[in-house]
Amino acid sequence: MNSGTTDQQLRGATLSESADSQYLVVSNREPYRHDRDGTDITVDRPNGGLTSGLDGAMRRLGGTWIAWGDGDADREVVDDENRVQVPPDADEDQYTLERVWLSEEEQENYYLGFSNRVLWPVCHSALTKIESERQHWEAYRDVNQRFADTVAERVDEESVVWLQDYHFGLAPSMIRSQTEHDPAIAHFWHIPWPGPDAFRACPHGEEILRGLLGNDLLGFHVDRYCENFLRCVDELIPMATVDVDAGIVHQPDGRLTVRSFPLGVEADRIQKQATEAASHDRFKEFADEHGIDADGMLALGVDRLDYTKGIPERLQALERLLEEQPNLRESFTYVQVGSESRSEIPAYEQVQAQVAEAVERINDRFGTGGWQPVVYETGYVSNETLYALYREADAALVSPIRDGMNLVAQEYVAAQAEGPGVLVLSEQAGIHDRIGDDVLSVTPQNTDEFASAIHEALTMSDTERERRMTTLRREIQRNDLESWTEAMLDEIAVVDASRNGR
Ligand code: GDG
Repeated sequence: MNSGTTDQQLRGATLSESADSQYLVVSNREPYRHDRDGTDITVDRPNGGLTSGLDGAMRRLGGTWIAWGDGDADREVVDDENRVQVPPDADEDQYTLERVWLSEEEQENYYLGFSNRVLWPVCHSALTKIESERQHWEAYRDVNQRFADTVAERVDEESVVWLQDYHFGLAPSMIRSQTEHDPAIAHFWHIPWPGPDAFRACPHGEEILRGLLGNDLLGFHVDRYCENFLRCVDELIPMATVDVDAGIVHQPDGRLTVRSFPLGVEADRIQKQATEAASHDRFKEFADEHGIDADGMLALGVDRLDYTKGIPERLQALERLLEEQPNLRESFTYVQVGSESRSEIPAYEQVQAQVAEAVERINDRFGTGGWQPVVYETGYVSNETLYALYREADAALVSPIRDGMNLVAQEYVAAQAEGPGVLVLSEQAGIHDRIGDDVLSVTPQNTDEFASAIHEALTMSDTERERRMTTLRREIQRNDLESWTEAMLDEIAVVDASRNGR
């Protein structure tokens, strides 16, 4: 796979030259949301994850972040060009947030439609979940065009456009054809990319590929997805010449570099918060509220309730474990934090019902007067409580059927301190490519193997836990969110410089 040009001088020169230039980040979700609370307007700020990482970078670099304005007071605070300075406190470094408005019909068809009923299942190779409707595609095209028009109005020769994710598969080429300026365009695709066999099932797949070929740089989490993307282009776009080993697509009017940038988490911040003295109190509060024996063994799962996350498979493995290991009864609890997601889509509604039924079945089957084997929390859990749960859990169960990267596995590692836990991880998570040697690997659908792995995690010696976690922690700290942002910005600068020099 292409390792990119690493000429440090070139990077340094280009980055400093571009320090004043205009960065334009484009994402579906906005970093700051204004909402009405009686007569007041509240501001929802990024509180962790990718958005706060990118927010930090934008505060440093300056520029404009273009996103869908979905807060109910968003329109009240923007100027006549839909722009507002963020963060709201003028003493902090600020940048511009430019909002794009979507009608309810557009949200339905572009977001819940083509993005999440076509591209999401295709990219996760969940081909039986694809539901394609003409109005979904039309709205996806129109919304991509609207974002492209907004970007085109802001760009000049110096601009660096950085798009996020699968909501904008068409926008790169649209931006290119919309402006006579020649901005650098980079894109990070946060979910997997399937091989050509699966991708052929994608309605309008060729148009999506042509859209993405408008980029100068396209990033995925791991090399496998880069290779899959390049093979799709090779098979489906005859005009393009693909060099899979170099990670380059040559086209008559330009060149696309495809590279992996494994996304990390804010490891230091998570570690600090998880190990603060108050963290244990947070855990105690959660345990008391849910009737958990704080001294018993604890395993944890944290997921959006999505059919790709393998939650029913995990519950099946836990049920098998409780059948085979009666000694765990009354001394072990599994906590599932499951935030509702995209429930308007039938496939999501189904998995949510399936999870609720399995939890009830397991608790009916094994629970006693004073003990429930599964605690199911569907409400939003604060970062403080989440990190406290990570810190206390003897094992984390992360078992996606397919997952671009998976941040939960990394957050769990980041939150460990003395007496660490064990990570049980599906081979299908992108992060497995990086840390597979020090986790207990599972195929989520292999119930017996999965149940044995959970048992092994709960009974592993302290020395072995410590040994594995030391290596994992080092890896997660070394490749954190900041290093991901820097690596992408550096590579954008390199690609931009080589473009200008050609
Ligand atoms: C996509 C890709 C890729 C969840 N519930 C609560 C909560 N969370 C936070 C977790 C974690 C995040 O949500 C979920 O991240 P994942 O990586 O697991 O998954 P996706 O949402 O599917 O994200 C994925 C990611 O993009 C980034 O590129 O890794 O592969 O599918 O940060 O902590 N946080 C809090 N309370 C909750 O109840 N505080």
